[in-house]
Amino acid sequence: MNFEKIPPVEASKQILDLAFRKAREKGMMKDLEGNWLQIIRKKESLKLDVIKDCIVPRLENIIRSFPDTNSLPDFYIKLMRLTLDFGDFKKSLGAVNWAIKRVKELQKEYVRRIVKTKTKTEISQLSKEFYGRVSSTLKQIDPSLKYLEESRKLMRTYPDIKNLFTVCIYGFPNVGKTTLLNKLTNTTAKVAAYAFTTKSINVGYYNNIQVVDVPGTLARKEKLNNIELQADIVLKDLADVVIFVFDLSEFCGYSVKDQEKLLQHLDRKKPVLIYLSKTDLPEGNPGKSFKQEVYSFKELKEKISELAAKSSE
Ligand SMILES: Nc1nc2c(ncn2[C@@H]2O[C@H](COP(=O)(O)OP(=O)(O)O)[C@@H](O)[C@H]2O)c(=O)[nH]1
Ligand SMILES: [Mg+2]
Repeated sequence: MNFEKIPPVEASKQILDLAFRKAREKGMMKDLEGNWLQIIRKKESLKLDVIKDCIVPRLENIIRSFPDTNSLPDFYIKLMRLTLDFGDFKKSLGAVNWAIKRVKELQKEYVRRIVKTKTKTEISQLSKEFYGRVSSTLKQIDPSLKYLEESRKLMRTYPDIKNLFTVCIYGFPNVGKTTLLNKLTNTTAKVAAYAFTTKSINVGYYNNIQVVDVPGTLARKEKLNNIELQADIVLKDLADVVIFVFDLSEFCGYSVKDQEKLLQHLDRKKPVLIYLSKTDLPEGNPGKSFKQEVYSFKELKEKISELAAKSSE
């Protein structure tokens, strides 16, 4: 699921301004036939059509562009529940649906009433009333439109995850996770030149294996930012195997001690493979002090293939 393609959600004022402008343009139309009353009636009815035809597809497009939560994989529902107010999100879509229905009803009602008018004053009164009611309908859903726009911005950062055997590359920022992801999957996700630049969760693929690069933190759950919350779900719910990237050189800015702490926090119900990065740096040499079992790049690849094969049996 690619969340980057959801288009921006306009505010109600923008939608209304456009609709009313288009209606005014329609009002300039000259080549209508009939007596003056018929012409004014026709013109006003056409303006109401224009307003409806401008607003309704725009609102329908909002509904269509957001993923249907009924068919969204569990992983994303969890992400949404964690990173935004899922109830408000659904209510907001409901409000947009309500407005679509309302605008359609109003247009029908007022066109019907305009047909029965006898005077120009009556017509302009009715159309004024229509404009007012459409405006207030849209204004009523403005908080919902704003919330959907906020949700969209947040959902843009969701990783594009597939339902495949998944390897999660985990470790502190700047330890070399993305470098390893790129090496494993032959992709070119952005490698940070300095710490704390992990803005999103990187995903790569090889041999039908999904590799997700996820920043770790020792911060308490209440303190986690949006990306860290997502990272947590990838790690706990999505990953079939975890590669823990350990930077013994401490060039990443995290001590060996802190990295050991992060490693201890990992749930060992799924396999955790330790990989040492930056072993080319003098301080990066594992030496004798590091007592955990580690995997070379070649061994990592073999172990992952073995686990992936097992899981597809
Ligand atoms: N010398 C050396 N530098 C590395 C190695 N792996 C990563 N780096 C550097 O460490 C920094 C952070 O790497 P990156 O992959 O972005 O780390 P991430 O934040 O964990 O994804 C970058 O400047 C990399 O070039 C390595 O094996 N050796
Ligand atoms: Mg990175």
